[in-house]
Amino acid sequence: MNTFSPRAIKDHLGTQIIGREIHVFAELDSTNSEAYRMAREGRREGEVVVADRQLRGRGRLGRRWLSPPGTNLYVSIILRPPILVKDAPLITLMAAVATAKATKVISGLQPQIKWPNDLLINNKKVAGLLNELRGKAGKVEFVILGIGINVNMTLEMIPGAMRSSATSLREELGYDISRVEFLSALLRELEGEYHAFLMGEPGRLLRQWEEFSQMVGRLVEMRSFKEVIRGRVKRIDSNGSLVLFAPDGSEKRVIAGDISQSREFPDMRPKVEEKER
Ligand code: BT5
Repeated sequence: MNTFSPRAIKDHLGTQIIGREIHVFAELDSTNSEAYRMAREGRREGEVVVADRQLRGRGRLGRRWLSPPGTNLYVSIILRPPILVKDAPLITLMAAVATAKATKVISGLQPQIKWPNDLLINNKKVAGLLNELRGKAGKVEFVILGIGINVNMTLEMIPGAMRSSATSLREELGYDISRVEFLSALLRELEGEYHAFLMGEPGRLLRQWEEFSQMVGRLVEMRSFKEVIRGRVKRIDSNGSLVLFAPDGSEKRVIAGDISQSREFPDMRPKVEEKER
């Protein structure tokens, strides 16, 4: 029996933009693809697409997102921010911060944001973000925020190869979480972050991001199509790119869209200024 009825939350959300319309489907190819189609046809900012199951859930760079029915959340939100395409990475940070905050509020667990689009709990992936954008003459026409959260998926539902790297809130907590409650928390957090974003306060967003990511000071290795970039994370830029200190002392900026894989690598030098947090 499918008791998933997120449309009912709409009246109690108390948000102005995010969730003004919630379109619920038993199954879709991908909520992002559906939301993109809707946005192209003129659907408004804040409209939300949710599916109980995805037949072709999408990750980045052609990868797949495991999307079984009756257990997780697959959500896409249409936004029409009045910003330039070059500033769009900030929207990804905003979505990651909102997802991390909702996770913390609902589960009490401390999630970690792994740049640019993963949410980890105890070093395993509990959520992923796929944001897609259509622009015109350098300006954003719309952005689709795609968020997949493993809410009640059990370990048995995760294929063997992925079992060591994926988890769900249920696996971490030992009990089920209401998907509808999680969705309302997520939409509320997004509303708060989006308002702050529109007010032009990237500082607040970047601080929250740094707190959830704990990446400042870490050594990372980023793979793009063209090269491998290694360095110590210095900070995140006001347009959402990551600033690294490369081993040769130069400063490097990395934009989320360029990265196919990122991981930490051990520091071979003596530890001098490890950040206490
Ligand atoms: C992502 O891609 O992490 C973005 C996932 C976004 C999914 C949402 S669901 C709603 C919306 N509609 C869509 O069609 N997509 C969005 P990426 O960084 O490329 O990670 C994909 C990799 O994560 C895969 O190659 C697997 O290794 C792993 N993976 C796949 N499904 C997973 C899951 N459910 N939980 C944890 N890891 C998973």
